[in-house]
Amino acid sequence: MKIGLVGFAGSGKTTVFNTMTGLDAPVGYGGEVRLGTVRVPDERIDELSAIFKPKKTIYAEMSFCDVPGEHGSEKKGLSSRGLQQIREQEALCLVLRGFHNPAVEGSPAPEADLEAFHAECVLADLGIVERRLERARKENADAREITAFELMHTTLESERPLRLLSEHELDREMLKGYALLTHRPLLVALNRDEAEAAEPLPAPLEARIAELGAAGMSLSASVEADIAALDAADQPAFLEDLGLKEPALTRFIRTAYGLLDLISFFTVGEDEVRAWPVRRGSNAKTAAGRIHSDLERGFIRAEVIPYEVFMEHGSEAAVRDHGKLQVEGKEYVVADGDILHIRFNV
Ligand SMILES: Nc1nc2c(ncn2[C@@H]2O[C@H](COP(=O)(O)OP(=O)(O)OP(=O)(O)O)[C@@H](O)[C@H]2O)c(=O)[nH]1
Ligand SMILES: [Mg+2]
Repeated sequence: MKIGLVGFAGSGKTTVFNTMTGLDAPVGYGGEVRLGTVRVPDERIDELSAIFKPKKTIYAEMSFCDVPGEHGSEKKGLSSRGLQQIREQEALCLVLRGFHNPAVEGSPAPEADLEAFHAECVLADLGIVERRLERARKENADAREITAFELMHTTLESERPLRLLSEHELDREMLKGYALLTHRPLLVALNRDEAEAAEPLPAPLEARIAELGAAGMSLSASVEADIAALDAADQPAFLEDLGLKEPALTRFIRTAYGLLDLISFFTVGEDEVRAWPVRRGSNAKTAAGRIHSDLERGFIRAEVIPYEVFMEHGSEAAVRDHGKLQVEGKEYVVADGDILHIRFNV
């Protein structure tokens, strides 16, 4: 499950990538696609860890891929190689340049860059959809498939991304095997000047992002890099000076996690407090399998304590005494923040 950092040359992708992963990829001149692992910050894990004082505390992780922009071309566009690299990503974080920096060529034009990126993706999808539609008609394919591709065609022709179509309008099964881009979840991050780090997105940009069915946020990559370089003890005062409640990167990572439709359930104990990622909608048996295949195979039941309930009572014993322990079967749909204890027998 990969999230791609995408965008035009010099928008700040590698700066964001390095700050999140602690890696040291060269900034300023494209380079190769890079993959890095990012820990998903979670205050609930911090709290649980403070209570259990476990030997190990493990956060959920996700992979980010730094996809370099294209250099040396006159117009802002994507080559077929660039498109291919973007297609390999499950969800996209588009980093828009909003900062002024004499070291970077040109001046910031985030609105125009968003339109250019969107237009490229629509064009790439139209090519795929048109080719399939033509063949499907020739081969007298299933009428449902033709209808679906016709709907995608009209949507793209009116420059609307496919992610705007509801499950009801478009059967997602039809899209499997086609590397469509405008269907992928999209987070647009405006990388702005240091002085504007804590300001909300400009209203027109925010409106346009919503129209595209995407999520939006602003950050300053250089400020984030500065925050990350500080000792933990010095961070709160620095953040307060900037008018930030938490590093923007924390929200960025959490939003990206949500884009992949991931939620976390927790396991707790003296040995380990741990967050486990699962797809939203997963049942208890699948969740058990994330921990160990034996737990899925020999699943008997799941004892569930929602995080808030646990914090309200302070311990597993108190939750049990108040009759708040949920005992659930394998079909139980796991909720974000559930503390699970799997009973199994193999
Ligand atoms: N002032 C300022 N400079 C920034 C900011 N973010 C990135 N830069 C600078 O802009 C230049 C490009 O940043 P990169 O992170 O390499 O950009 P990129 O998107 O990875 O670029 P490509 O990989 O070439 O597409 C570097 O010199 C960065 O130091 C920012 O928030 N403020
Ligand atoms: Mg880069």
